Amino acid sequence: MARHLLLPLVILVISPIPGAFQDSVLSPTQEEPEDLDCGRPEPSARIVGGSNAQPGTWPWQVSLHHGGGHICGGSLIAPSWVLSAAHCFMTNGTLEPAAEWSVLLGVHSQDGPLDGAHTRAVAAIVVPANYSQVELGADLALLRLASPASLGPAVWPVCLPRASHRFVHGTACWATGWGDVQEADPLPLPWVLQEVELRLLGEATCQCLYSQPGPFNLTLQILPGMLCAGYPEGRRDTCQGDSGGPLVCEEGGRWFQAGITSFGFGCGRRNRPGVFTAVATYEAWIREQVMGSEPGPAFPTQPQKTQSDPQEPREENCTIALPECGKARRPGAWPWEAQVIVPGSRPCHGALVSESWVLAPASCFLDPSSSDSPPRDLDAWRVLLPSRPRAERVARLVQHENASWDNASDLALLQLRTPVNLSAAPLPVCLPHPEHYFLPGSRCRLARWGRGEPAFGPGALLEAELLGGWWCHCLYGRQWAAVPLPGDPPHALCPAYQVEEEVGSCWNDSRWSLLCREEGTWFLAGIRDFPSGCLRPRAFFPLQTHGPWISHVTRGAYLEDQLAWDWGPDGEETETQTCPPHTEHGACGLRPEAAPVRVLWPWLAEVHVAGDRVCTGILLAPGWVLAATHCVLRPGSTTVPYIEVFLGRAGASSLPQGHQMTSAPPLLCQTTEGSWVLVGMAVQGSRELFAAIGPEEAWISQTVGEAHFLPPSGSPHWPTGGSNLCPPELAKASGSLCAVHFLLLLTLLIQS
Ligand code: 4AZ
Repeated sequence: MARHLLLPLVILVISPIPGAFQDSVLSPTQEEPEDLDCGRPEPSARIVGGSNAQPGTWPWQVSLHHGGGHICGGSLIAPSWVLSAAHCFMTNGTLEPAAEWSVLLGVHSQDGPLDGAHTRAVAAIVVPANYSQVELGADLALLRLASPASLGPAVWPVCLPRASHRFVHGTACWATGWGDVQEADPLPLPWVLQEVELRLLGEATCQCLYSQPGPFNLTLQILPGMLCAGYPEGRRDTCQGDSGGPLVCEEGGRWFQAGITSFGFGCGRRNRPGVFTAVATYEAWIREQVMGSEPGPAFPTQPQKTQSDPQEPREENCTIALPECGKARRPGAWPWEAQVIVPGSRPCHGALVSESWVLAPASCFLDPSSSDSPPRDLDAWRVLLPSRPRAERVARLVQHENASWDNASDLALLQLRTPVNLSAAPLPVCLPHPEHYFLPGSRCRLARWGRGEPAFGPGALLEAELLGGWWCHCLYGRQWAAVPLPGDPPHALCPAYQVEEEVGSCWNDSRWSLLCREEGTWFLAGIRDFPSGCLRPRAFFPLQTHGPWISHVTRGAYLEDQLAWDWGPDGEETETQTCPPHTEHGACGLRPEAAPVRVLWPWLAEVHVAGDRVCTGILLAPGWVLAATHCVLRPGSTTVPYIEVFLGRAGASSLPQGHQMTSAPPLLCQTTEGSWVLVGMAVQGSRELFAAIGPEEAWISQTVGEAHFLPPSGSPHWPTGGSNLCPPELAKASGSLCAVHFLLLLTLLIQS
């Protein structure tokens, strides 16, 4: 049950008359179901705004146990009958044996002694013959108890609606259960029954919401017999473990069960309300199953509408909910930018993730003198947020449990003493769900993170473009490592920066976060870069693996669905790929897909000689570039000219006036594993004849210990039928030429 955020609402309930129920239901001649006193719980002080139900509020709620634990909810509809969802009892299309299930009645907290609660064995489970899967409807089941429940204030049946019963759209109803409090976030101890107020949605509205692009780009057809309840903006919902439980609406002082919790896409997501089985649709089926059982369930006639009841609204136009996070008027002016001020140290940059919580690196707050010890005095801490006249005070600091030893988990959440009103600013950044796949080519920006000093001026536009996940994974991952598929959390995110080369520094002391934009909405995609020295591209730790932790702690951070699904002309990369051979610095010969043109050949170097010539160079290892001798050294000259090497920009900018590319391009071939291998360098004066690199292996590896030669099995493999990447006749030509002194190795003095 997703926690709900509404303020308390007091509902007056009419005092129950338990005796009346006993009298009426035990009378076999009883014809008027209205007289059955179903759906009237004992009155209690109900806390609507919170999530814990008060004991006795929902006396028809039962817990269905299997294998010793709670699996699904259900509702008591008669002393010997429980209504639930079919999918709770089906495994691979077969109904599980009734004997394996038990029903807990009158339970409030499922931890500790179950005072007042009692258990019943299940004699039979029936599901409609046409049930196959939740998305196709008819998701209901009836459980016949081995012996009748003991009725009392804590155990009481709910009323069922007749087929003619009309629940008004927009009515506030209640769903209850012991299910997850958020996706993959179980209800914490002491497992107190949760309640949430949900509004009934019309079928057209629900269909319209479910037709919007959403999680996994899936949409859903709402069928007759289904009913939706929730809110376009999400955030209040049922979740896993609530299935089978009731959705009840009060009419004329009685509670009628309008729905059975069935399914949904995720929990509490935008435009994805919960889907329930519409109980009224199944009146005839229920009556048929319970026939002959006395007392049976009560189907009171629908109470007359009173003047104060809302008029049946016409089916609203669908007002879809838009993201409530991640909107910035212009890049760089981030409305979620938070500065945490801790007396005695420089401000720490983080991001607002909800009304009350700021995410920042835990390393800002770890006391270096006593590792791991949490900071004591939060009283003096302040948080500066955009457009807020005063600094916010801090109530609580929650560090990620791995923060002190795992760079990828260097995270802390700070709770503000008073929630802020969200407007254009401050506004939280959107956070990705674990299965988010940021498409290669996504437009991103770098934003300040932690205590680092910016490497650029304040006006610098830290633009970046996301490189292919496969390429990024293999650059930093292990040889033969399997590449995560879209939908699996990535290990690293590699953005190509637009600005770094102009600054020419390695940014070793700077900390950055990675913001990526989808459909105009900004996500916090990654945090602090890998410690990779000057190697490029830098990789960021993906934040998406931490989505569940953040939503668990904050119970309200803005996790947002993936908004961009345009895989481009090549479509989704679906084949499992493994990483090619590796050097100690990362994979060699990998070319990013869907990457900016300028890094298509990331090993290409511009070798500027004596200010008037530009040769092609090939980066072999971090300190070494290979070039053609004839291009760099002039025949007969004994002096070494002044040489400058530019990396990571080959083809990006036009060459200086009067310069021309003197050296012809190198010959590269691709192995079946995807690595590019340098096979030859053009001989002087030719663009078609190549001198082979192979014979120079000994000389190159003696000079450059780190240069990586593929083992024989990994050497270029020509696909049968020829390849346009490396035509066999060219490969032959390169092998037949034996030019010995044509290569020159340049060792680099790195300027930063
Ligand atoms: C489930 O898995 C489930 N948000 C129940 C309800 C919803 C989603 C999943 C609706 O039992």
